[in-house]
Amino acid sequence: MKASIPLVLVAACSFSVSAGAQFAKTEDAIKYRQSAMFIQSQHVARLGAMASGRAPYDATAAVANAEVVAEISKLPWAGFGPGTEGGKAKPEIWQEQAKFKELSERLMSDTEKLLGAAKAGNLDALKAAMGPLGETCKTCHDTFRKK
Ligand code: ASC
Repeated sequence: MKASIPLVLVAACSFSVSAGAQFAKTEDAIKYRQSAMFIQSQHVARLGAMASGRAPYDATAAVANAEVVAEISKLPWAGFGPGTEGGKAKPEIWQEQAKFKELSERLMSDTEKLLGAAKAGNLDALKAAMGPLGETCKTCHDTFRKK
């Protein structure tokens, strides 16, 4: 049955590259990406409160929050597969895929740097990393999220 192995691999690979196929329904994809964004916003907000002085700086909490943000910022993108237009997503996401991908990659890069900054264990590093992250959130939302 050696011949069946490549077929299994082809099936597995085509499933993973087709993001749409990961969700049973479009509304599941929308709920998934909005849920990931919501969790992300909660943890970014906690870090933002520390960075702005609205909450006391807690180095351990900063790392815990930044770890969540670094991981969860990888997730929403799978929820924007072909044919999943809707929710707060502007149609431009599907029309300007290169630009959307670039911003998604910028976010993941910003959140990795944020985690590094949190691990550095000082408030100034955290503040410095929050600026670009906030700018990336805002740029993408201004461009690709409905009001
Ligand atoms: C957040 C959040 C956003 C961004 C954005 C940054 O915490 O929910 O959408 O930061 O406000 O400009």
